[in-house]
Amino acid sequence: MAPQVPEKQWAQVIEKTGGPVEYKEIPVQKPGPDEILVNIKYSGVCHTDLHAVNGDWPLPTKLPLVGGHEGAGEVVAMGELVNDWQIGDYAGVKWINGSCLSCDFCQQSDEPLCSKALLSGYTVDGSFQQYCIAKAAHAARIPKECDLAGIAPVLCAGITVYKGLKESGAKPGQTVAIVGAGGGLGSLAQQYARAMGLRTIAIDSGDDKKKMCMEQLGSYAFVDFATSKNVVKEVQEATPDGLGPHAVILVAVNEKPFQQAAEYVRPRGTVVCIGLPAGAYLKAPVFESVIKMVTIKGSYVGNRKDSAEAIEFYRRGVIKAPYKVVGLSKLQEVYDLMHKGQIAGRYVVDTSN
Ligand code: 8ID
Ligand code: ZN
Repeated sequence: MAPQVPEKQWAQVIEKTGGPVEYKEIPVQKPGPDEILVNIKYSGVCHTDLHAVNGDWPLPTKLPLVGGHEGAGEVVAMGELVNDWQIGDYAGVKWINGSCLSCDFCQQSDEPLCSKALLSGYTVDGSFQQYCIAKAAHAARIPKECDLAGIAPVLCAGITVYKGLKESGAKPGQTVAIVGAGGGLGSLAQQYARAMGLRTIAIDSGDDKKKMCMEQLGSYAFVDFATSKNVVKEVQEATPDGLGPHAVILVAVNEKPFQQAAEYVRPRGTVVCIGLPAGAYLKAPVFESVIKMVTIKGSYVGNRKDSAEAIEFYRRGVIKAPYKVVGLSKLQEVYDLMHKGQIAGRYVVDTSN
């Protein structure tokens, strides 16, 4: 028997760009023909959600908006065209909520590039509510043995860094610098990198983040960007032959490292840009980039296959990144800490309080 779905639910809503988020009761939506309704139990809080509140990207959000795109929960209802989900299945609401499935990009499984892609917690309501809608074709399938709080951060941060590491072309045994290593994406990046046989140098700041990166997440070196006299030199010196890391994964929310990475990456190395600091520009010296044959590229979330693979790493138990759980009602406090760069790892909100 299908579970009882209430008429009303608790949600965090932004009425206008700039915030604040308001914790209040709103109606539960009904799924359309090709959609599922997910009873969200936990949702990770990504820095993208803060960009959405602040409206600092050149892409407007819907308003009013329910943010959130790392939602993990259970399917409680579905539209009449959905025949490959069961009530009670674990489902994940990820950033790509839906796409057209027929454009040039969707045809080659590049659905994040679809011009009609629906973005959870940005152009459609997301997972900072108890009941969230997702397109059945795009919702992530979460195996029943996974715990929903732990897997929530995988649904954006995990998928994104796993894809970014694949895009970097780094091979087992090679070294990757993770810039912004102490944050949500960065902490998962070190875990995926380790599971993929890569060695990591963590770049971030502060003793808490250093301890987490070195003792819990598997990095063999830490460079503190705030106290280092010369980040470029320190990163290169942290590699065994002093020539720099084979790849750089940029997940910081600050322009400066985007203008430094090409300087310390190894000849033939790849710089993968993932973080999206507001109004930032990439910059690299033409001379060195050419004679070092450096590749600089962007990487944007992942497709359905990347998502399934990233989830499978978690299911196997090889991805363990720290997270703290607080009630959904405390979302603003999480944003305040995030704004100050004071979160080591990820916060996950529990939608029951
Ligand atoms: O698909 C994508 N490309 C994608 C997917 C998901 C998230 C992109 N993002 C973007 C977010 O929108 C955000 O801009 O990635 C960025 C990082 O998201 P996050 O990991 O959720 O943010 P966080 O937890 O706040 O961590 C950021 C870390 O960067 C460090 C901070 O100390 C923090 O630990 N950092 C900063 I700010 N400046 C730094 C610097 N100069 C730095 N680390 C190293 N060097
Ligand atoms: Zn995200």
